[in-house]
Amino acid sequence: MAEIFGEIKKIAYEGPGSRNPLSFKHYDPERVVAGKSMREHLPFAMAWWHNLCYCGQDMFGSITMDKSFGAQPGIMTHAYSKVDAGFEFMQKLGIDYFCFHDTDLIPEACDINETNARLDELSDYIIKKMQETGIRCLWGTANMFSSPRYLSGAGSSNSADVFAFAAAQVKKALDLTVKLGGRGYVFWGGREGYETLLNTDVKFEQENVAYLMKMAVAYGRKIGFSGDFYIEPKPKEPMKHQYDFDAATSIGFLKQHGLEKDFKLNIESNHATLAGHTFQHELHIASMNGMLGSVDANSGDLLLGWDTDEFPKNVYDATMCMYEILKAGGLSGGLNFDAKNRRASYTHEDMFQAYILGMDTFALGLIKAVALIEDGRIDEFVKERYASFSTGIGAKIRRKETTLEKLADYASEMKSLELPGSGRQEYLESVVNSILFG
Ligand code: XUL
Ligand code: CO
Repeated sequence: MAEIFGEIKKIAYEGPGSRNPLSFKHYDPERVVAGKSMREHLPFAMAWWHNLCYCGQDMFGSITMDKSFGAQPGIMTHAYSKVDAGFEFMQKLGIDYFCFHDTDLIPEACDINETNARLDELSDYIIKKMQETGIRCLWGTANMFSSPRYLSGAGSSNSADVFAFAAAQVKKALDLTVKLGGRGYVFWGGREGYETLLNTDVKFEQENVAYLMKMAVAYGRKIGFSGDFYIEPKPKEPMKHQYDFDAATSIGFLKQHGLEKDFKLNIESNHATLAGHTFQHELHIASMNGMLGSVDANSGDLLLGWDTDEFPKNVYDATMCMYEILKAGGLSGGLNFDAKNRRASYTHEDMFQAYILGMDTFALGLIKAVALIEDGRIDEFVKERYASFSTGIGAKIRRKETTLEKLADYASEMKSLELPGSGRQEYLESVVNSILFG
């Protein structure tokens, strides 16, 4: 078969000194770091939607990118050419996973039966490609936000028929995820949220969203899906108030509705910053609750208040991300580049360049996070900071052996109360800088 990206050869590791734009400077897949190869530490995934479907359109202008991939006009011919392009792209970059929405694979038909038949046909072809290349599916999901029927949400819709249609879409997307051997299934909130309380019953809507998830778990387990379901938190956009605002809100929701055993979180960097948190904060909250499942590796722009879905380039953020992932013992999911080229970067080469940037950024993040952990000064300081809880009254508090009365007696006998030990933030920040820059 003729190559689609014929002008681009397989991307090789050439080291930090290389000036070849089509080479990795830091991502060396077989290099072993902290006992595992970089490839194992960094289960990179290609996002079908941004890489193979997004053509550069924005609110003010039309497409700038040609993603026809040589297809003749025709619905399924283009769907097939996207599969060919995607697999060639992943092979040339050495990416082991992909993620998809149902409607990324094929355009929807007017009749759901026809849509499902298209999905069945195309997924047979994807399986063939997976067998030929060894590339796997990280996670699948259903697009329940683009179609006009979801104008008021899917699980949170005011229309029972729309709710039922959404359930049918989830069922099919789960069938596909299982067929393709996906590790996970994602619920990103889409339009599950609201614009005004003047027309919204939040409790009613959230109960319905939870019920849709419950039915998804029941069906998924019935058809042999043994992976994790994920909620992908996001605070706003498209809705003003999204129900899955951030990690803490989503965990509360999952626990409230008894979903916490089947669900983990898919943390996206750009969503974290939109919620007013750092990427590391969101990863940390998920991790300390045993719910860090997967990551949408991208980056926002702190000067812009919306989801820009840029490729990761900030080594500091990638380091703190990998720090949390390493401390959590790795990911059961992966690192999905939910990111798109800027509108003016419209060539095929730009598509490769974007992934090289993202993969090199995470490779550096991994190397630096391992160094930070091996250095030990941060861990040591945090431990020392809470040392007053290791002995005496502190130890009793930790063992939950005190009462307010006992502590009041203890306080009344204090001769003086010293300030807590210094937080030493600036010192710790300079430790991080010294690990990053020598
Ligand atoms: C939207 C977003 C989605 C999810 C999957 O902001 O991140 O692409 O990752 O639906
Ligand atoms: Co995402």
